[in-house]
Amino acid sequence: MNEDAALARLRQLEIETPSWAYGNSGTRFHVYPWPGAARTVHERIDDAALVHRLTGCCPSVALHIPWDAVDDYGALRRYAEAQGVRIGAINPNLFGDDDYRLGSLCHPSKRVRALALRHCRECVEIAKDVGSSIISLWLPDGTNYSGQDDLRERFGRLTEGMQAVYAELPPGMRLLVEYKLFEPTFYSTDLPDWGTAALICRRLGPQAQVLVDTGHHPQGTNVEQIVAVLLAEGLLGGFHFNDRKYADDDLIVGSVDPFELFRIMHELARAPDTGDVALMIDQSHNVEGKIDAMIQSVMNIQTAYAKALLVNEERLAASQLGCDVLGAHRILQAAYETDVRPLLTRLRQELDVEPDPVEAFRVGGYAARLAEERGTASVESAYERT
Ligand code: LRH
Ligand code: MN
Repeated sequence: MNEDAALARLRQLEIETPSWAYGNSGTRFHVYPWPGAARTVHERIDDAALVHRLTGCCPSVALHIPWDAVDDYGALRRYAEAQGVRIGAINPNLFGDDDYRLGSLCHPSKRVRALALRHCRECVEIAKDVGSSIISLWLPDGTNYSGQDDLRERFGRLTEGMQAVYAELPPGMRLLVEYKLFEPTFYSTDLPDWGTAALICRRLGPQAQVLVDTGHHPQGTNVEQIVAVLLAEGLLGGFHFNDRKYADDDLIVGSVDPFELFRIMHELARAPDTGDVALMIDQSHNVEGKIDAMIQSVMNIQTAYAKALLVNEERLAASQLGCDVLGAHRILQAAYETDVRPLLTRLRQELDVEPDPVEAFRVGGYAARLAEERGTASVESAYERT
């Protein structure tokens, strides 16, 4: 499509940021504190609102329960709206409790499965209170050794448990089912791939769709093909965007393989009906500042989408049907090699934000002010004098 048509699609692009990426996070080795990092759900919402003000395209923030739990969710909703954002997907947490050692909805014990279901039911109530229409569910369930549990039994418990969660959904609320190859278990995962997630969603009903976390696949997986098939089947509910070099590294989206991100966004750009595909980021900023990393992530998604929208679909289809293999590939490559910075500058002018939102954050003194306000070490302490 031409630039004006691309601009119209870019104006509609909304990216949801995750509350949990604004706080200090790390690996099992260490959590390195970042000066001014958000510590409370209100500070995490403040930072998400700042990212929206600086990018113009992140009007909602996803919450994780109980990491973001409060006594009054109505008040939290009003607080978020007063900051200029709405509360998006509610993520139940079925891994942060000692009882979940051997799983949650797939656990051998009825008691633990009931505990997990109760938590999911609580999250549906929270979603109602905050005006959210999405429950985004990832199950850490699996086993570490062959023979540890009956794999077929676990699949039965999975289906039964997901049906019980699905039954809790009010009309209009969606259950996004997130799969992941492995971790925290290392022999079997009960929801390991898109196929199992699609089977479960088909079994549940129209309010259940698959969530594609871009870091949750075996090396070499063609993620854009999974996206194309799920779109074709009306089963693509949303994304957790991030990037990885090895496993579930949760790095800045587009920072390792921007061409893959472009190919994924191309499947979205050329699909007629992606209105309700939830574009969400899910990252962990272990060594870098949280807010500018999030802004850079948003810009990387905008860049990939802009390039994808500029693919000449007519010529591409003609080359594909004409069996011009290299010709077709070169049409995609040409779009990918297009410098879309001028187009994105036009977009940001229309959105009334700075042409480079990361630079705007950095020269705007936000980081120093937040470190000051939140009484942590100064931002300078994060950088070495060279
Ligand atoms: C699991 C996952 C899931 C979240 C968690 C923070 O790896 O991608 O989406 O619950 O990260
Ligand atoms: Mn995820």
